[in-house]
Amino acid sequence: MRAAITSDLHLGGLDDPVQARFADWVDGLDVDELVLLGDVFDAWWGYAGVVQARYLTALAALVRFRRRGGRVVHVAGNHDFHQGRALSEVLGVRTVADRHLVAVGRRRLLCAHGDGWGANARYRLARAVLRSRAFAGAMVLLGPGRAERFLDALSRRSRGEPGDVEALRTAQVAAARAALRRTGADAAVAGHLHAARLHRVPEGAVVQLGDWSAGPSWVEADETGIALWGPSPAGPRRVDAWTWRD
Ligand SMILES: [Mn+2]
Repeated sequence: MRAAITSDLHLGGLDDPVQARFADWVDGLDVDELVLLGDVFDAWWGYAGVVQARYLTALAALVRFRRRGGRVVHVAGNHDFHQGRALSEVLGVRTVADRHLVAVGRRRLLCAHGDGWGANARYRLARAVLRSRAFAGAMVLLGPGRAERFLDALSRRSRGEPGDVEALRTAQVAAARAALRRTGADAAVAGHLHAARLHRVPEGAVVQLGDWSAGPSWVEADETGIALWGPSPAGPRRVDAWTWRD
């Protein structure tokens, strides 16, 4: 069993070069399970029976991956948390709201988008409002066309608040370590920060995924360990690796 985990592509329209890059990357993947760990789509809202046309290139690549026998899991991010049933029922993507455990042999990887790990009270409140039934009801009234413009505006606003990356990094790692102690998983993987790093911690390993602004960024896991891949001018390179410990 081999798995690839990626996040934070923040895909835009069909002319977004990252979308073609993602499709090529998926077509070249040789793994059993692909975990999309949130913020794959910059502004996604899953209406019943509807997928957004502007993500066709990426969605078609996922369909091809499934046809080759691969499993796709989408874990909600803060830009694509309302996944909707079309993603699961039509495209066959397993959708997970919060966290997903990847089983690789006898090892367990705890995967979450990571915006809930180490978040402050203000962020937690905003997150709860956006994920409420009332907000979902308002989105139904808005309808897909107007919702897309509204979500784009919301997404632009959230990009205007960068915050202190190193403070967020520390808080996220601390929360991931607590989650590892609670669950007994061997490693944790999170996105959201857009700043890749592999941390060796007493509980095992915590990996923070990068974004795709400079090229593909992902984690690969198998029975020997996990490897963090990132972009370089000459193409993807292995940034760091971790071997499972007993
Ligand atoms: Mn995010």
